[in-house]
Amino acid sequence: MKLRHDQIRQFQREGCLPVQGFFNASEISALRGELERFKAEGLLRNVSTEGDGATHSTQRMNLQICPISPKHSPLMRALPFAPKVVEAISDLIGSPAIFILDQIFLKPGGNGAGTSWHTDNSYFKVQDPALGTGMWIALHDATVANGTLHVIPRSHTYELPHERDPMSDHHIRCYPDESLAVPVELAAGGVLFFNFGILHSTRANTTPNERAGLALHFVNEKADLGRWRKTSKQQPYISGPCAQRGADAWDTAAPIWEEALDHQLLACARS
Ligand SMILES: O=C(O)CCC(=O)C(=O)O
Repeated sequence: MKLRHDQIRQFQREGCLPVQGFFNASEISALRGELERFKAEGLLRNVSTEGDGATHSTQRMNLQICPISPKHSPLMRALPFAPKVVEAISDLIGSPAIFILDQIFLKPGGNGAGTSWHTDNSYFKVQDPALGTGMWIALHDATVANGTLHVIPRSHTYELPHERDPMSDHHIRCYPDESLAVPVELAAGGVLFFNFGILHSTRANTTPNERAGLALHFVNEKADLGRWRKTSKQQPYISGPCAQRGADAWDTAAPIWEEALDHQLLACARS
């Protein structure tokens, strides 16, 4: 799963790059197994509000777990170090690259709510948005009907002001020209990489089935992370001379990806 030169150029030009089939069926089944456990353990919470930014909605559900690592899952801890992830991220934002955050957004069938327009750099505030990338992994098929990610290509070339989103208990949002929006449909296992400056949003899930996206965020070492300043163990290097693997990467040991995957698939088969 090495990115081709034309894909890297597309990412640089458009600010975003969809890659179908980045993760195979076994990998997605293992990641979904962890999602099922998070749900069973009540680790996802509804961040949708009734329009006042505070009162949680009982009608609209945008379920989020953030952060996942390092606490909640050996498989998720191992994921940023999967060789194909390391290679793709280093190709897109350069090496050394640092993992900074992971989270899942789950939109239940019927009443799943979207996440309003924003750029990730409105949160991370790195000096050059091209130093950071999101990697949004479709854990289920992501379609227009179930509210998949929408992006505004090339929006990393300008900046819009953000304000508190009244429909969420903590998100911020902006108001771009939505006629420029492009839906990104991905089969489960597909990935969208997007520059920290890319405007994106998700929409309501109008289908009966749930849909989840797992978002990972990475920066190049050159990024000044401000309040996200790296604290070595919590925000480990995935590439370059300081790259950490396995037990060195976190206070809580992270197995290597292939081992974590085998372990998870075995656990899924037993349950
Ligand atoms: O999946 C979603 O609803 C939002 C995802 C997102 O905003 C992100 O990954 O940065």
